[in-house]
Amino acid sequence: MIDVDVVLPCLDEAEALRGVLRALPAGCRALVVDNGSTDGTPDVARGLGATVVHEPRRGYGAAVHTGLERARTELVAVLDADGSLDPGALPELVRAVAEDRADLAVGRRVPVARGTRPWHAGAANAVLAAVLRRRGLPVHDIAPIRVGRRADLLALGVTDRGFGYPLELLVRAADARWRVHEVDVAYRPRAGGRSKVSGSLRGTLRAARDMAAVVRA
Ligand SMILES: Nc1nc2c(ncn2[C@@H]2O[C@H](COP(=O)(O)OP(=O)(O)O)[C@@H](O)[C@H]2O)c(=O)[nH]1
Ligand SMILES: [Mg+2]
Repeated sequence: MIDVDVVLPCLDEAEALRGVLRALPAGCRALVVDNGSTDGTPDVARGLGATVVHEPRRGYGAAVHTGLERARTELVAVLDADGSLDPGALPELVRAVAEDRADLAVGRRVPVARGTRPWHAGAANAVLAAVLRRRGLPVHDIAPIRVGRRADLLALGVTDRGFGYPLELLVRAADARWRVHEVDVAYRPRAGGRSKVSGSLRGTLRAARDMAAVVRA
């Protein structure tokens, strides 16, 4: 596989990050974007050879955006750092873009264990995916793992800096008539630490607020 910088947005992921970094396929260069973790995430990352970037502005989108700016490879991947998604899916996604079969390659989470996804997260996801399909994107998830060309991703001009970021990215990709290729990716409960989004009512409400702003825009 060609070399690809893998942006890993992290907020207190020391427990899960180890396994994720160890499972990165050859050619993947980890770029951990930390948002003020207090559990030693940056030390764990550096100890396993990852580059660590600090982003003072809180938020998933802020971390991902800074990671894209700091990445150096032509193709860039973005992956959750909680161990819920297998990094082994990356080569297939990278190939789709590298061989110009897609402008954006994304994963579709397929739960492989009971109780992986709370019902409210599954329901919200189904609704959002249906909205995206009506806009012409053949997707069933909101791109929890994705690969694209760095310059093109930045040129899309995604403005959300919170949990609305992945949805806004897909809406803009649809408007720009990007070819989006979706691949099934095994989805498990996070490997440690705590959920910032779908695992709590607070996180779900925040994500719903951010995403509703994207859909209204
Ligand atoms: N840097 C940064 N990362 C975040 C933030 N919120 C969530 N993340 C990361 O985004 C990824 C997905 O979040 P997660 O808590 O697993 O969401 P869930 O899968 O819906 O429960 C994980 O790698 C988190 O560490 C944030 O505010 N800043
Ligand atoms: Mg998660």
